[in-house]
Amino acid sequence: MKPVRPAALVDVGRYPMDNLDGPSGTEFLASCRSELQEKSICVLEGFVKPHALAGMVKETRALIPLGYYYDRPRTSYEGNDYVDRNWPSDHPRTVEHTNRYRQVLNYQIPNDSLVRSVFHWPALTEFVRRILGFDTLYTCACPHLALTLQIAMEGDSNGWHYDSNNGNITLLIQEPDSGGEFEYVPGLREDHDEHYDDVRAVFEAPRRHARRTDIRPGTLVLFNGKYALHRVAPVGPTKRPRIIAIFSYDRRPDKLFSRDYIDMVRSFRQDAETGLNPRP
Ligand SMILES: O=C(O)CCC(=O)C(=O)O
Ligand SMILES: [Fe+2]
Repeated sequence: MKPVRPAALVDVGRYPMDNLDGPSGTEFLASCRSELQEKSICVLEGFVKPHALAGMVKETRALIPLGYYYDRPRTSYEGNDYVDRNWPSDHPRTVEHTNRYRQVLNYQIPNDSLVRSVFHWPALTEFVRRILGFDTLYTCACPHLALTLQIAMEGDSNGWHYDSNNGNITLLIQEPDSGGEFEYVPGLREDHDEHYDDVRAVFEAPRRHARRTDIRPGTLVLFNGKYALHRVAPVGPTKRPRIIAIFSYDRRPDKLFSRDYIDMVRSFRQDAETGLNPRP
């Protein structure tokens, strides 16, 4: 197989990732930073070129049967699937949301895949580093969770939550026929105030209180989810699953996720229905 040049997969004419110090690169960085700061989200539509995206759809669909079927309700708060019973039973802290999708882990994604070559592209890591404002940034070293795919079929959802850190980077590879939108509420909580009544309102009427994105496949999204409540809405009837790649970075070159967490993820079944139909 020919080595893949990541710069040929990405629309570098539109997004000057390989020339961040040039005038257009400086302007590009500034606009990404301000989008992220003002809206908690920076959306780079058409980041991956159509031919590369078609290749990614093909290669990631083939990996779906390997995925671990993560099916464990989550609360919105730290610890995800741990419910702190010190809080009343109808409190936002104890409300559990459907959290269900297949997860293909890093080591299951081939080294020569297109999605991995974009993830490991040094220009992308440098771009993310500059946007997030860190002195150092590395692609995560975890053999299990550095690069993952989340695949959502009908009824699957990544329930309302906050991330433990800002700076979640995703690449949407395939969208479902209905549902599966990314919904979020920027700045819903603050360090000194969780604004629980507002959280309740979002749970009760997401369409009224949350922003809903219409992200097309091929889009790179940078998202600050530490203070912005967010979810992937349940996928509706669909012939094809939602497929998203999650790129994980760390300020240290040796970041590994905990053994307990990895053991949990790997304990999930791999024999669930894939829901894959022949493409129309
Ligand atoms: O699938 C997505 O669009 C976002 C996933 C997410 O919120 C997360 O990985 O924390
Ligand atoms: Fe998240």
